[in-house]
Amino acid sequence: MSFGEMPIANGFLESSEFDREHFYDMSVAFCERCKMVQLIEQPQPEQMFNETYAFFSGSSLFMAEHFEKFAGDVMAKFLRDVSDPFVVEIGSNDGIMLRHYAQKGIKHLGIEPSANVAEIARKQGINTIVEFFNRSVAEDIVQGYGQADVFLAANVMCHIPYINSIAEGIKVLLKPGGIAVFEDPYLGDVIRNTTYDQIYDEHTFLFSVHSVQYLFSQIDMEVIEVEPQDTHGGSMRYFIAAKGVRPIGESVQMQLQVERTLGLTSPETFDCFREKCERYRVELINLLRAVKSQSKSIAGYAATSKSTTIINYCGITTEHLDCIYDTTPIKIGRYSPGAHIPIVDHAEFRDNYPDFALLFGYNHKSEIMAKEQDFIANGGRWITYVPQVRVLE
Ligand code: JHZ
Ligand code: SAH
Repeated sequence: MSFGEMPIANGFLESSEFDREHFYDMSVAFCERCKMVQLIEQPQPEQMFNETYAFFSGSSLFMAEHFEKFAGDVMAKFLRDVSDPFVVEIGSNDGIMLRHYAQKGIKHLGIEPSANVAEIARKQGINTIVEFFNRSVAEDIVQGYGQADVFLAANVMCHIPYINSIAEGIKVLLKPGGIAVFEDPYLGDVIRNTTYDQIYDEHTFLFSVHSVQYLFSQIDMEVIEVEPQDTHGGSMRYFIAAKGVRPIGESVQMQLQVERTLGLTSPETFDCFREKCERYRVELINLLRAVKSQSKSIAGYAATSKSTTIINYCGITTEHLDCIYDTTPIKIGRYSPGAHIPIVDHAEFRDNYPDFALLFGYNHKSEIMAKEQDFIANGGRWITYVPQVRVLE
């Protein structure tokens, strides 16, 4: 399925940069052999992840709590009986998860290629190297620091096109009894809720237990446990160990069965998904047009990466949205990728309530609703497109 020409999802730009903006054909395909859903073409990793990277993990309180619990669970489950453990996290960003290990004095290392976010972590005393992880970096880490007990990754494994090198790197890096724990947006939730906005340049893959199992089976590692998560609109946490070293929990077979029932292994499911995407696109743009035809104002809320797909695929422009309110300093004062909608400081939302607000940050709905209660009290209405296009009551 092609979503057409797309810009870099996190490429928020100045007006002077409009004529140099990079676009690529955003097409996604399903591989019947490895069961992976993946982008066909993608910008180079350095074009997306660099010293001006615009996503800061700490922008959500809900996610900060999630990562505190994630760190605590891993410590309790896998590190209690290990003396002097060593933990490595890739895509550690501003240190949102690793700081809980650093605070406990646990030996740790973050691998984070985006220098600006890595710097925030370093300033908090979190050991971080600015690199793209791959097999050869794993070998260097083993040389310099020794093998790790735990390998962690959140919302990064599915971002890396050379995924086989990553899997091999994990194997090289871990001690024989070590464990890799990672989570990413889950294909099952994307299919269930038609959240096609999870497809954008950074998301090379949409994982399922089937595709992750296939990936690691090629290097004699296996999925020993899976745990669904309610983050980012529905994610899955995978636990991976060397083959035969740890018992395989029931959750794996159970989730594989769920995936067969959902049709995640058959091409027809994706034909149906494509039709739904096309329908949702028409419904959303028609709703925005209907609102505008009544001379009502609409603003976007949260300039998420996902919104780049929604905006550019649905043909949303400055005719529909006055601006997008957001909390990230590096995005404020710039323009959204592709459609060039102005990004405005969220603090100004309450001074200029629009009639309608399009909720691009639906995965942060509870956090946003809690702090924006006055918007509704002042007669404002939320528009959502997950799991259906509608005005919230
Ligand atoms: P949020 C990013 O996706 C990119 P995004 C990446 N590819 C990925 O997979 C996930 O993160 C992990 C704003 N916001 O978290 C701040 C508000 O304005 O859905 C940010 O600009 N007000 C790595 O970008 C944006 O939302 C708020 O109250 O889709 C972050 O969006 C909150 C909570 C957020 O991630
Ligand atoms: N784990 C955090 C950050 C996710 S953003 C969270 O869940 O909130 C994805 C991060 O992965 C970015 O900071 C990006 O710079 C980093 N990244 C991208 N490719 C990488 C690679 N090959 N190795 C390590 N990190 C990578």
